[in-house]
Amino acid sequence: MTEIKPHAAHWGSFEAVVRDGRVVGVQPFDRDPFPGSLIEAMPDIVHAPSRVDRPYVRKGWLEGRRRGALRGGDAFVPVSWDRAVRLVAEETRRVRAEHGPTSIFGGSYGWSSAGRFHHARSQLQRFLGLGGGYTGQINAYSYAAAQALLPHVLGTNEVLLGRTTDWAAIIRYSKVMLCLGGLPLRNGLVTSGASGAHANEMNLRAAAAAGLRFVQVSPNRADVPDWCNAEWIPIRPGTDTALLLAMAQAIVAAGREDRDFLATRCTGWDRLRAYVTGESDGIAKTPEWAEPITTIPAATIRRLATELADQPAMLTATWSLQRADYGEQPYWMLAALAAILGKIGRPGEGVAYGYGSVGGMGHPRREIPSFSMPGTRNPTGAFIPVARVTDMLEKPGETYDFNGREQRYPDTRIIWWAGGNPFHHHQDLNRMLRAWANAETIIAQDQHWNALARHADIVLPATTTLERNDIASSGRDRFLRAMHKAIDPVGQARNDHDMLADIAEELGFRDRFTEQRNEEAWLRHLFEQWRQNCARTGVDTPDFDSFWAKGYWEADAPARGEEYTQFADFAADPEEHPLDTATGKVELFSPTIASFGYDDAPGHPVWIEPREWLGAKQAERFPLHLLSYQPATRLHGQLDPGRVAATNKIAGREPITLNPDDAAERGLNPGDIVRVFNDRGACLGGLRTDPGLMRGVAMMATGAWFDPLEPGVPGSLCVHGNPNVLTPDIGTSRLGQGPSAQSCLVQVEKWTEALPPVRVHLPPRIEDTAA
Ligand SMILES: Nc1nc2c(c(=O)[nH]1)N[C@H]1C(S)=C(S)[C@@H](COP(=O)(O)OP(=O)(O)OC[C@H]3O[C@@H](n4cnc5c(=O)[nH]c(N)nc54)[C@H](O)[C@@H]3O)O[C@H]1N2
Ligand SMILES: Nc1nc2c(c(=O)[nH]1)N[C@H]1C(S)=C(S)[C@@H](COP(=O)(O)OP(=O)(O)OC[C@H]3O[C@@H](n4cnc5c(=O)[nH]c(N)nc54)[C@H](O)[C@@H]3O)O[C@H]1N2
Ligand SMILES: [Mo]
Repeated sequence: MTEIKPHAAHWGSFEAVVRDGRVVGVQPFDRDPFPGSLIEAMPDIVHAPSRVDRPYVRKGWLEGRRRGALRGGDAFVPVSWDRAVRLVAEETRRVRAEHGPTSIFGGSYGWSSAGRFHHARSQLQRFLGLGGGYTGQINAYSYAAAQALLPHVLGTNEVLLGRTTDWAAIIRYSKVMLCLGGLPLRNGLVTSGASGAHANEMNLRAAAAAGLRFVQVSPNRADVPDWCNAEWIPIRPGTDTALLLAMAQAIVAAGREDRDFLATRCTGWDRLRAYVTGESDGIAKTPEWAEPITTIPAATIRRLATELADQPAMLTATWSLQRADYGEQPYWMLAALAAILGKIGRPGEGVAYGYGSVGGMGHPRREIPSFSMPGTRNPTGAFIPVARVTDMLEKPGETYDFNGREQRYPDTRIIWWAGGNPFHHHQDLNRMLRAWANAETIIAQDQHWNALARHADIVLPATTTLERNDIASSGRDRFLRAMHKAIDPVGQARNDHDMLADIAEELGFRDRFTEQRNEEAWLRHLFEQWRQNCARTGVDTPDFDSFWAKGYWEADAPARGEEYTQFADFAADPEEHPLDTATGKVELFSPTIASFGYDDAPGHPVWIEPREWLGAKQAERFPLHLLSYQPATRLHGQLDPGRVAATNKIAGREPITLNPDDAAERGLNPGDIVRVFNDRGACLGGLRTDPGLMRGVAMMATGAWFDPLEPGVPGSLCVHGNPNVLTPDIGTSRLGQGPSAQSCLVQVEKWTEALPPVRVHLPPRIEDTAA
């Protein structure tokens, strides 16, 4: 018998086709005009050989090899759920008693599921919060530098992740869009919480049809689809701040700055101006100054500056620009340029970040209350900036700077992850692997034997969303989607809520954790709360049963005339509608940031040479700038064992793209297996070439599961192609402490030895001691 079940994931909404208890296919959601191909991997992911079929414990951990033990090489021993729950509860109780709650690291960064009730990280943090507390993580790998910076400058992070000026307004009013990093369609395939209808291609096509001119500044031509007819201006990675400063200089030199906007709606122009003109440091930031840094001809920089001054324009940058050394600077300078041109808050003009970074950014919508699990307080209040995990493990008790505060790293004993994968997301994995040894116990709730599970001590098998009921919702689109359970749990997998409820029972707080609700009661409860919030804002919604039976709910689209321009009220009346900054104005110089005294993030935007870039001394040994970007065929590490990712690989290895001349210079041909390396590590990759990629730049997507040739040996070659064995793990600056993965130099050479097999899609060594 065939059944059809409505469902949703971060990569799209779909219907699962189920036969004899197995997911055998998917059908796109019929309200989605651009469903994309990622949903096709669903059946493979659910039934992959890499699924964790029951709880396991690392053999060495059971034998007492804990703190100091390198993980990754040990066998695993199957245990019953009862035993796993007891072990976890005992360990939690012991560590809390002996070392205090902050020694449990439960930051658990990661995307988890689109389903908002079974959202693994929220469930874990609810459990840890109610149980006495933990050390958390704040901000996101995506845009941590910006999250620290933008509130100082524009008084809000909405310009980064919330409701930005929408495409309807841009199309109606702007003539040109400056796109640093382009507007890659692949990134729009994904929306946290799932979209009902993928909107990026729709919006971009409408903009192209309306004649909006795109100026794409990025190392990679493919970052904007051909049919946008963008002007492509290649730029050396990590040098956008120099370009923007030079555009500002050209505007000032031509007397084109908006003096009224600068005088009435900004502070600190005198300080920034003096830096731009060179009055303050003796170096005028002219286009001629920027040309050798960026490789963009000075004449082009001048022309661009004039064009933006002449016409209504929107300025944007991808999020990746700030995942780099001093990543705060290009973001600050882009906002400053928009202010210098007086564009902020003019209809359809201004600045916003990420139109090309995730699905639904700038998609016209009404404000709808969000559907989510309520947050749970962490009684310790302790946290680290998101990407400082390895530092935390290496330096217990040491102090560090973060956004004006001095903080201290906790003494971590337990690391607990649910719904995220640090062996996917963190930089310099070989360094992390060594630091991992400082933990006594590592607990992983995951569905797959990915590198996180392989480097854990206690592995708790989680269900995929298709094995449970849930509701998906995203602030970036106007659908709420029912996620119907399609099949029974695979093996002994359980959902995160149920496993944590059992552990809470051992620790004496099950009822506080569950509030005596089961899955259905929780979904009805969350829905009812959401419905009341909607009613309060005048949004009409159906009752739970009608919603569930229909499979989705859709809010009305805004009509013409409802175009949204961010900061419009501020621009119209800055006294009545001040920004949330210290001065109520756009801060071109921030006294607050200046007061922190950070030389890596001073009081106004500056050009600081990145630690790694093509202009650095190390470029002699490692002459390629590696950009590890978001994969078109996966969401991060999720979907890696599926067919969509598999068909993109070369002999099972992650592709790495070079300019054909860079390949030829190394005697390499497309399809070759290559070794990509620097002083931090090495991985294999399959070579592609693309004349639309700047010379000196290499691109390799993130997300191939870390698969070391010798598991448990730091520095071992990753045979599969995870670029995070190469990337540096240094905070963007003391202000943001964000990840700086994009500042990475490497070399590439032909791999001439026998090709080692990729083993990470099969379970690790398992020893059944029961036998
Ligand atoms: N070099 C480099 N590194 C990067 C980036 C980069 O640009 N370059 N980008 C960074 C960015 S922006 C991000 S957001 C991060 C992403 O990093 P992550 O969000 O950590 O990556 P995912 O692979 O999505 O990890 C989600 C994990 O949760 C598991 N999971 C999914 N659903 C469930 C569930 O219901 N229950 C449980 N228990 N587990 C579940 C999946 O199996 C998967 O292992 O990566 C960062 N890393
Ligand atoms: N299909 C798919 N989509 C995704 C994700 C995924 O895993 N898969 N992940 C999602 C997540 S979590 C996030 S945070 C977003 C991230 O979204 P982004 O951070 O925007 O994504 P990236 O792909 O890293 O970078 C986009 C482009 O920026 C350009 N670029 C890189 N460095 C520079 C630079 O120094 N200067 C200039 N001018 N350009 C540069 C690169 O050419 C690259 O193609 O993507 C989301 N979308
Ligand atoms: Mo992200």
